[in-house]
Amino acid sequence: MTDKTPTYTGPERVFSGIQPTGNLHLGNYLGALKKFVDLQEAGSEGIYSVVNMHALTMPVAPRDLLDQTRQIAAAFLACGIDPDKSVIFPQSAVPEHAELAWVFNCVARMGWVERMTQFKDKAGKDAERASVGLFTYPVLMAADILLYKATHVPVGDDQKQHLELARDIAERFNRDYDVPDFFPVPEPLIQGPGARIMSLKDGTKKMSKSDPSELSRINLVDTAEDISRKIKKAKTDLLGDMPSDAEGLKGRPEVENLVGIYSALSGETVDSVLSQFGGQGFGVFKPALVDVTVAHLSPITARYREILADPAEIDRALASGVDRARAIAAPVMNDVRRIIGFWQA
Ligand code: AQP
Repeated sequence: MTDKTPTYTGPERVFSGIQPTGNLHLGNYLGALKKFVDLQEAGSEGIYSVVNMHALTMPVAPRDLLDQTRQIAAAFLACGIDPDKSVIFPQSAVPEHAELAWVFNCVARMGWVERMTQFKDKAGKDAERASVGLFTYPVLMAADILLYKATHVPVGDDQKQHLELARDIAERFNRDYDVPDFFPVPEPLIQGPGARIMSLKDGTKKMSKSDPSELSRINLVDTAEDISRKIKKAKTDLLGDMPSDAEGLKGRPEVENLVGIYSALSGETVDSVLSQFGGQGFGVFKPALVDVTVAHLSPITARYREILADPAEIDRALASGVDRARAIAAPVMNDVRRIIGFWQA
């Protein structure tokens, strides 16, 4: 929205969130959780939220919301987020998220938010009956990120447009209030083989919690048998054996997706996977993919079950995260109140 070069010079900080809206799947893991852990191991300061306020945008029973909040926190821990190194907390426990979102509702323009395709996808044909929260969800997401002055945001490819809106809001706030270096313009961290994991039943649709077909996704809680069954039933095509190079994946979205999953989980490049399996049938490739997937996910699933059995431990990690998140958020929100002219005692 502006050609002014951002002048923010504060520390680098990573923020991302996951909604407590159901079982996490391989797409959430490769597109988000695995990146959080890799960034943590690389020494980044990370703030990871269970964004339960976002979950309210669609109908959810209170008991489910609470249980699923603990489940996502357990998944953070099981995947390797260390609460001593990174901050994990439930969004609703830091009220500054809602306050900053209101300010940003008044900074963002209707035209910007109306362009968001995820609202159209999620509201479907009956947009009149969708919650107002579902419409302004990307504005709350901008507040989530900027409340911590986060500079980097690891997300899957489906969040690219929302990140662009957060960048526009940061720039507009800085310009309108003449505070050019107040909010950083956050960089999306989307690249990598797990950025867009597709449905196992349709290589043109993203893997999603809300897909009615269980066979479309691999959940983090799936057993080895579930994983084997789902991969063996995964759609391929009738265009022959596995191609030997990336060129041969063109027009074969289901095969490209399975190869992408193998590559993301094994750490091998797509070229290396194809040089190994090129010319072979899916009867050879699929069992190998089952092995790689089970080997990678089964320790996470086992840890996840252990952690879930100890809700007090989960709550301790969340409570300590809330204190640390508020310690960052409160001064930023104080500055925002001062900048925009809100009365303060
Ligand atoms: N298929 C995917 N491939 C790569 N990354 C993905 N993410 C989601 N699906 C894929 C990333 O996971 C993070 C958390 O997502 P979320 O729970 O906040 O919301 P979502 O994107 O709405 O997840 P779902 O599974 O697709 O839920 P529904 O079905 O409700 O829409 C984000 O970083 C997201 O990019």
